[in-house]
Amino acid sequence: MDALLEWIQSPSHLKKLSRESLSGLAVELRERLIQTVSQTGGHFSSNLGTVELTIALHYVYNTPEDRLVWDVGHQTYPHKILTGRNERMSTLRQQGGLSGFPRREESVYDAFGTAHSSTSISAAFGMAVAAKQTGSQRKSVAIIGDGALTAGMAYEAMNNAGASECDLLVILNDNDMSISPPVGALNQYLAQLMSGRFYTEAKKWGEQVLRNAPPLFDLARRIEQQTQNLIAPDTIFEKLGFTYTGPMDGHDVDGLVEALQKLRGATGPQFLHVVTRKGQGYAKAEADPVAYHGPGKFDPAVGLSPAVSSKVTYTQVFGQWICDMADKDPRLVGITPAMREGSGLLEFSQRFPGRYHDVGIAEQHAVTFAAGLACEGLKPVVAIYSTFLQRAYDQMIHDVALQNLPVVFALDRAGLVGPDGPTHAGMYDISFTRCIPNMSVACPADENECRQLLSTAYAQDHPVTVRYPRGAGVGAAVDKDLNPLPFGQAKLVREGQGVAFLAFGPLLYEALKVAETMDATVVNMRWAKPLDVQILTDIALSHDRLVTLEDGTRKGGAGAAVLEALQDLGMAKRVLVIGFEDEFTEHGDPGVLMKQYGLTAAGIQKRMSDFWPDLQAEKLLRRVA
Ligand SMILES: Cc1ncc(C[n+]2csc(CCOP(=O)(O)OP(=O)(O)O)c2C)c(N)n1
Repeated sequence: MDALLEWIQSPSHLKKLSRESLSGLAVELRERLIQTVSQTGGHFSSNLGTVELTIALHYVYNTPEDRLVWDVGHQTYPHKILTGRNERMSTLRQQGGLSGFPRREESVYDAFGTAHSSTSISAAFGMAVAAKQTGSQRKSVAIIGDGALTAGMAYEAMNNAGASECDLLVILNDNDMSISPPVGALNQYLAQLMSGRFYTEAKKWGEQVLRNAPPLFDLARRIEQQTQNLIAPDTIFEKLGFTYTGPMDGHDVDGLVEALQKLRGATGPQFLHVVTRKGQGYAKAEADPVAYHGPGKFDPAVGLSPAVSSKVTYTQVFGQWICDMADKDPRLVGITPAMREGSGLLEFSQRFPGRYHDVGIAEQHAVTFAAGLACEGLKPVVAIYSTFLQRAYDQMIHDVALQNLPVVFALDRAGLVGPDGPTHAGMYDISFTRCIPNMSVACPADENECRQLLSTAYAQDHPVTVRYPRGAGVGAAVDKDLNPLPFGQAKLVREGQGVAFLAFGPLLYEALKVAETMDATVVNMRWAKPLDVQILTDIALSHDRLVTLEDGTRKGGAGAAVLEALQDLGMAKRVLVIGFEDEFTEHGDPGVLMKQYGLTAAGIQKRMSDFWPDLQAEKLLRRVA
């Protein structure tokens, strides 16, 4: 078992293998993936699909000198295994262990850090231009999936690169899947290329043209030339300046080696279209690549077991809310940039297909599309992860907020995300949304409030974001009705004295634990914007010490909003602002990380006694169990 794999500590070992043995290596690599990912959880079906391509790339290219830039990077586990990280695969996505994505600091073979999609062609092109400018002979390769190719950035890069004379290879790993089934016209186009229908149809058309042609020699010759073009018309990639090769079988490692050897020596922008199957080699993943896109741990002999958790997640709360609201209001339209399952929109997509839009990995378009819908009186709800909204910042400001359009942004995965790590962290949205005029920012503290504040947001005539974290909260019972809460109003949850906690979001419950030990006041602020200035004024007048809490960055966040408001009120005082510090968070277990970053009751107490040493002396702070 694993005879070849164990011996391969780096691609230099791989290169010593005969071409005939590469398919055997692919079998071992696939087994290794099944064995490790079933124990750690992580991206699965995409990695099974890139086994042969990864072997062929490292076999032919001189890595790390040649640059491999993987798009998204969720399919790089075979690459990690072949580049000296095989033994550490059991640490994948755990704190201190291997990242689930390429990271430059993790390995010299990880030429470019990724996790957000559709950056590979731009980055690899940058590297190709740098090689040219510095007189280096090294090669640059971007490997991008058909899902990632739905994003505008990929075309911006091809438009730029295709007009250059740089030696860049773009490999399209076409498995006819995004996370969910693929969407859009491009997908249909790629399907035509794959099936050969493109050629057949063009040929038929060519024959018709010929039949009607007058029998003049020169005209016939011209038509013959035209017909040749029609039989093998330029692909869209050729039109963009690339030399196109393919489509070819992405599981034929020998064929891939041969093609890559030719392409490595070719000059100018090259495009290789490779066809793979998501989940290849593990029947259950082949049959259901969506479920096996990013599973948790599972027994390979049995496959995924149905989720047993009785806790409702925030995502499910949102999924239920949007269905209920859509039932009530025919103007509601739901939009997702390629995250149907992750955002809890599966049921909505089935029940309201005409009002459901998966726009592909196109966050910018998703937001401006929503703006267009809102202009015409519809009520768009953009379901988007906090981290991916970063992509659509200008669209949020310029297309939505500036025109004061009533778009609801349902921001999932706000705060710490855990195993996906810093690339997916939802720490920044309070800061980057609250500075936008016309925009309101709701921070529900639990599942029920999430549903209620979504209803409040929906009832407004201006844009609102509602941010909620990954997974389940405290387990608050969720109303059946669609009861909005008052817009912009905070709620006094506990009356105490001396210290007041102003909580934005789920940290409310940690604040309550601390407050119990010291008879402090707790306010559920609910809105980072607008701030409830009335309650803030009352609290500031009646309490010596204020503590703000948020699961976002302290820089420019909700605590900073409190400081600004106090300053404006002429009530400036020393406030302890608790949130994430000005640094990128690590990947790992969210519970452990929240402790590490001090965002638990004990951590809050520690920060308080550091900030106000006399609190300790006054014995106001008793330890939270
Ligand atoms: C900007 C951005 N939006 C959404 C995602 C979430 N996401 C991760 S992988 C993926 C699908 C990628 O599809 P494809 O490129 O075809 O790769 P495959 O998973 O099929 O191997 C999506 C939507 C992301 N990583 N980045």
